[in-house]
Amino acid sequence: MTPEEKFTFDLEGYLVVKNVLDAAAVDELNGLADEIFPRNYDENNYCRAAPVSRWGARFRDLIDPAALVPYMLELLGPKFRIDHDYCIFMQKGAHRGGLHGGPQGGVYPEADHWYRYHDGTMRNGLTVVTYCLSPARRGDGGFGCIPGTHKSNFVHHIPAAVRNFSRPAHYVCQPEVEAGDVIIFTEALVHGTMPWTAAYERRALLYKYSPGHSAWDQNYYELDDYPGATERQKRIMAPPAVGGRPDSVQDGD
Ligand SMILES: O=C(O)CCC(=O)C(=O)O
Repeated sequence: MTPEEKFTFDLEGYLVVKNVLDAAAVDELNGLADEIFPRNYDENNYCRAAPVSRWGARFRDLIDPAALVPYMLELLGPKFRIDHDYCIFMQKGAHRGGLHGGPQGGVYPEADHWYRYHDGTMRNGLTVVTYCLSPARRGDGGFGCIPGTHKSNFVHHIPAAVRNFSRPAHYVCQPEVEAGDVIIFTEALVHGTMPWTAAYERRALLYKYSPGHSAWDQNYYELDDYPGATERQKRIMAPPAVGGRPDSVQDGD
């Protein structure tokens, strides 16, 4: 991470990393998704499926692309692990849930949502890497957040009408992205899915990571489901552990 990226993540709790996937990769992933994913939209024009990492090698390789591993190491430490993954597809008019997350889990005090900085080291609990397979331009909706709330002492004071998007508030932000961009955010940030207003479909793939010692999801990855996984991917998919857990990235990877 560059010094400016560290500054921004510490300040706001999220980053947009531009052009992680080029146009050819976006087209390929979208084409594969068209073949693999039946897209059974619910009554809210929303659909979601898990895990997308099992949609074949191209989706498995989104676990640890070279461009993003440095962010995982910086934000989650040398033993980072993938916790769970899924996709979100939305059509015009879609809405789902409200703003959630926040330090100490926000509305779920037992959750693993935290952000720490100590003596040069940033660390996070559950942290999300969202691959945008479609753009989200100003006002389109999709990922939204309240920048800086990963350090807020007052998340319980956010009005319900702001949380459910029925009242706009100047402090709620919808980052603009192009297809191929990646949003990285800590779940300690108050965030959610804003109603989707664009005529085109929203397509997002969410890969969620934890530090090596912790898990959010109750299910762990089964390596048998990932034929062809690299040794590094196998280490990243290992269940949580403290003692003896190998570093996720090793010389020669
Ligand atoms: O990208 C989005 O729609 C937000 C996803 C979300 O709320 C989450 O990861 O908890």
